[in-house]
Amino acid sequence: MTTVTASPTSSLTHQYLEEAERFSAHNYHPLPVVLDRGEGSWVWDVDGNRYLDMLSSYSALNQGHRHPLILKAARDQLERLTLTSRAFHNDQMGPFLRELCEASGFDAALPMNTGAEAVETAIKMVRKWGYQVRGVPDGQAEIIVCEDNFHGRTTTIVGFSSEAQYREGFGPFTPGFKLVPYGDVEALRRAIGSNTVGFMVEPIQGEAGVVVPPDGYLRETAALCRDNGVAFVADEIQTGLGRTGRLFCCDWEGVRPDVLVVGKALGGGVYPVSAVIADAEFMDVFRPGDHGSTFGGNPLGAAVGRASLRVILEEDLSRRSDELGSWFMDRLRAIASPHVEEVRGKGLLIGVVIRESSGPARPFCEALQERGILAKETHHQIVRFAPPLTVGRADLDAALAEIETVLR
Ligand code: IF1
Repeated sequence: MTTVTASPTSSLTHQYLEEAERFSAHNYHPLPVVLDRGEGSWVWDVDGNRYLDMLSSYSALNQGHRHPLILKAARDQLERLTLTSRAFHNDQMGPFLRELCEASGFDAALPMNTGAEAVETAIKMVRKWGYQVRGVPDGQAEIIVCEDNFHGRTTTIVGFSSEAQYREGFGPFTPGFKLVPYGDVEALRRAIGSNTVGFMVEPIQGEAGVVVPPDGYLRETAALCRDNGVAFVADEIQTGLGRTGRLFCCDWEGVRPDVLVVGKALGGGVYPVSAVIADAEFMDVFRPGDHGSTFGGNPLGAAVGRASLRVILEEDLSRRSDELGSWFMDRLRAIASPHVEEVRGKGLLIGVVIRESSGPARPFCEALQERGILAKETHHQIVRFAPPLTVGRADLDAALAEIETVLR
């Protein structure tokens, strides 16, 4: 691993940092690195330093940076047609949704752009299903979500977040949501009422710090939902599309959700593409004019989505994630570090929990940056490792040497 030569405050990097500081809203606290090129699992900064990308833009880069097949699909489509709106059809959306439904095993899909838009779409879908199919009194639908959830940043979504900072200053919030502890089946059983139309859950909580629920949690909550006529909504925006070692994280427990929400890697790191996938019972609650978006289902995004999905399937990235992830986690656990409390995750979605007594995770990420590895902390104590699923084992092996140095 080439250690970073110029310090982060080199003049070129510094100029960019200053400019961003001056003109950007301060809604993030990025590492002081300015990237200008990406290829596979690698990115370069403006000073020519190379880094192994262990974040994959929060799992939107499962196929790696600028995958040639995805770039080709984008370039070809750019030469033909990029946007039609849904006022007209285009020749990419139908094939994309067919391929997406065939890969996931559902009747139909509703294409959107960002994850939050897909989550909002799922909320509207299960509410309307609750009124029209379940007969819940109008305006009384309730959706149960988990504490420490992360489903996006819209005001409705942050309204049911348990993270004070995500809510502060953004009220008033949308009613109709109830929180239960993550991983607790009995808590869900007690929370389900006659107006409960849905339970929305991350199969592994990403932002909360790669929190893996107890074995059987997805299976038992899905059964509980089925027995009570409650829609089981899986938010697989981060865990889906191979990230945890199966095409969808729900596959680990053989759970088929009623509503499947996907995003991030569906756009192959090239274009925002998300979707809500479900059977007709749920999908058919939407009538023309009920819902939509300017860019949802656009031909460029659909062409990119087709290539992104094809790469995941044809390169069997789920298996790579499973095999490499197990090996990588074993190696991380073998590092005798006084600072590591726990290594957890599934496939190549891994969180290293730093002991409180060792201070926050951020300095570890800064030390990794100096050794040519880009990882990001989440919730102060967790270092997330989520490289592209195309990452080479040799590259991970080299990174482990640096990670071991930093963790020791
Ligand atoms: C940020 C982390 C945060 C998601 C799940 C929906 C969405 C996300 C399970 C919304 C998005 C992103 C958002 C980004 C950082 C990252 C993230 F969990 F991945 F680490 F924030 F928590 N469901 N997660 O993970 O998708 O609208 O962003 O396309 O907001 O800081 P989006």
